[in-house]
Amino acid sequence: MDRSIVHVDMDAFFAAIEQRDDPSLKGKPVIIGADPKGGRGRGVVSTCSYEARKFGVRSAMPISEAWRRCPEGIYLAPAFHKYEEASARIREVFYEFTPDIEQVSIDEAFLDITRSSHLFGGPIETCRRLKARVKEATGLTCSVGLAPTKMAAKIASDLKKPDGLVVVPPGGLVAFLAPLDISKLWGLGPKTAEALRSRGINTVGELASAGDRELRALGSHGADLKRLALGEDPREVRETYDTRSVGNEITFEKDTSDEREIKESLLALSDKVSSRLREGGFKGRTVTLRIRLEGFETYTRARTLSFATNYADIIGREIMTLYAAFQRGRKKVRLVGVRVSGLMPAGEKEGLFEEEGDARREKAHKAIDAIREKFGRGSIYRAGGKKDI
Ligand code: TTP
Ligand code: MG
Repeated sequence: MDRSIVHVDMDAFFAAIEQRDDPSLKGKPVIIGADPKGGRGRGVVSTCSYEARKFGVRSAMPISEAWRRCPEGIYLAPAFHKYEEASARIREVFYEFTPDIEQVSIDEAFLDITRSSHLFGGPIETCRRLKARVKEATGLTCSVGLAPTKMAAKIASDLKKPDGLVVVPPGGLVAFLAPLDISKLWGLGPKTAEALRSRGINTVGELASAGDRELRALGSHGADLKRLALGEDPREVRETYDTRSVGNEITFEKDTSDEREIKESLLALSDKVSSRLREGGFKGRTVTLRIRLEGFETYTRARTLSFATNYADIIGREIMTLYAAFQRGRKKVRLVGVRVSGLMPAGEKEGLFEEEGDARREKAHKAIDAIREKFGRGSIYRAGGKKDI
């Protein structure tokens, strides 16, 4: 039976929320990210409204560059609690349509509606209703792709942004994929792409009609790739917390090699991530350190624990271990970040792997949570933490 897979991606997510909450921002170039400081700011753009995109502003662009392209833009710092709240609300709407949901990021998810769409008048009508419900519940628009495979649904949702709905019917899948560049195929790395291009295979359609000899040259993957190009992609929508994560980073005012400043920032970030995880009711197993050196070289180092945690001291300890092992030579540090992924609900017991002293830790964290709730997030930092994040 053909599957009906939906990919939903919110439009200009952070910026759209700011425009919703302050109608005077509607129709204006709104840029969310680091403080531009009149063009001397050092962070990056998180996202921007479609009005700002006309100026060439994009996610992850240095904020100074955004300022150059769009000095008349309205620059706002991100307000993550609002975005997380909207994300949770959207997830609730998804559950009105199917239990088979894979959240990919804060504003993006796959839904398998194969078994449920008959309740809502069929797959296309389900997508229309889903868009209307998201709008009704959050005041935000999203773009939706409907296709028999995840990959095609994801590509489709991106084609008519914003507020789009693109349908790839089962019989149209191969034709939909054919003109796409081979780099769009999931799981096809740059080396394989290079090998294909050198044989004159540039589009998915060309790969789909490649002969056995060309495929053999690709080794054991050849046959799999051809199947993928023909639209055979059995990957399922899997409920997972794995790809969700909570992270924060800071860009230093000036590139620094001050060990104390770097370590204090890492501890403060660990603290903040711990606090956001607890607010969201999550804990996670993978702790990731991100470092950007002068000149923009960026590195990540991760450790996966045998247990999930949201405790600031454990996250901080892992981050310090990762940092100690990182060799930055003489280069100065521009940015550091802390992220926890592989999330699961905080209440879930993992039995054997819980660390000793958890009861004590839980008590201490609860006390900190309570004070923060009363006095706001900036009220407490652990010893060694840094205030101005
Ligand atoms: P995206 O879905 O990539 O972007 P978007 O929703 O802002 O715009 P689009 O209409 O093109 O989907 O990312 C979702 C949110 O994640 C985005 O609003 C802000 C955040 N984000 C960052 O903070 N940094 C980044 O580099 C990117 C790509 C996104
Ligand atoms: Mg989006």
